[in-house]
Amino acid sequence: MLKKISALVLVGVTAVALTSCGKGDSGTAAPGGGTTTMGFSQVGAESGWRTANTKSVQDAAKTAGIDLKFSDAQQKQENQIKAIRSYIQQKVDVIAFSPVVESGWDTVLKEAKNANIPVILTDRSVDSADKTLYKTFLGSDFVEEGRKAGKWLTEESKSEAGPVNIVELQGTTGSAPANDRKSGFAEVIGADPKFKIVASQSGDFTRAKGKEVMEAFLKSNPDIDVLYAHNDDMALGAIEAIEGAGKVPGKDIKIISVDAVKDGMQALADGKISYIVECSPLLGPQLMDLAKKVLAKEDVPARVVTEETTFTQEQAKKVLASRQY
Ligand code: GZL
Repeated sequence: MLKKISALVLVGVTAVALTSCGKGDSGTAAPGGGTTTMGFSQVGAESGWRTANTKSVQDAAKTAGIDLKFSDAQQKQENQIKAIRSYIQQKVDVIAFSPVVESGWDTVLKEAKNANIPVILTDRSVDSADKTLYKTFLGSDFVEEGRKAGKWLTEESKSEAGPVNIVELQGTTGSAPANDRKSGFAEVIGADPKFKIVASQSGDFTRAKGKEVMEAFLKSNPDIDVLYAHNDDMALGAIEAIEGAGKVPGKDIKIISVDAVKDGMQALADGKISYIVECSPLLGPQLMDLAKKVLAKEDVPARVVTEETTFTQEQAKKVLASRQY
């Protein structure tokens, strides 16, 4: 009898070992043993930047041996909240997400905290006053990105008396990048009264909406000098509208954009966009590294700022072939 029980126990132990190894041989050990599971709620698939960000997160999870549960919220906050609740139900080891908008997260983040599941913010942040609701925020400084755009325009326009009429295509209403890129840009150009933002509206970070809003801008503003677009996708949609109106993008209307995705850099090299402020989507490896540290109860910085640069038309021509996204 004893032999039979010991044989069963051996089979049982082997089975558990195989299961955990089967999920990823080089799997990152979860607190209780086995492979780490991460629940990731992504904003959507609205732009070239988002596609590259999703790929970076998925590839990095694979490399780190982390079992990634991934959901696409189609740019709806309620879908992200549902996904986070489902990850809590599934008892994942760690939750990471890019909040589509800044507000309305405290309740669900408190539920994660009460379930002892650490949360990492990536790409965009939240406006919660309670900083214990997440372990760290990994992403760009969007205010600085807006300042960089404003500084380039100030330098570019220094010999012009003005007025310099600007239209602005904002990102998704209520999102951190839209709020912060707007404020950083306004902070810099606000120093000189010759700069006039004659129209500013959300294009929701998409090409289609960017084109639609730019068409409306062109109809109601006969002499636009500059377009400031919060991302390349909206800038590319706006280029279609500008050309449709018989004007030359990059010449009749200077275009400043943010992201530096391949299609944006191509338009920059072609002279249709005038300047791009980079916003790197390649956050995957840093995210997985932070997750491992959090699960190992190691200290992590409250804020990890992404490194990124800017591109002129000449610089774009030089680097275009080597761009990763
Ligand atoms: C920025 C990111 C923004 C990109 C857009 O970190 O949240 O969302 O600039 C994307 O292209 O849609």
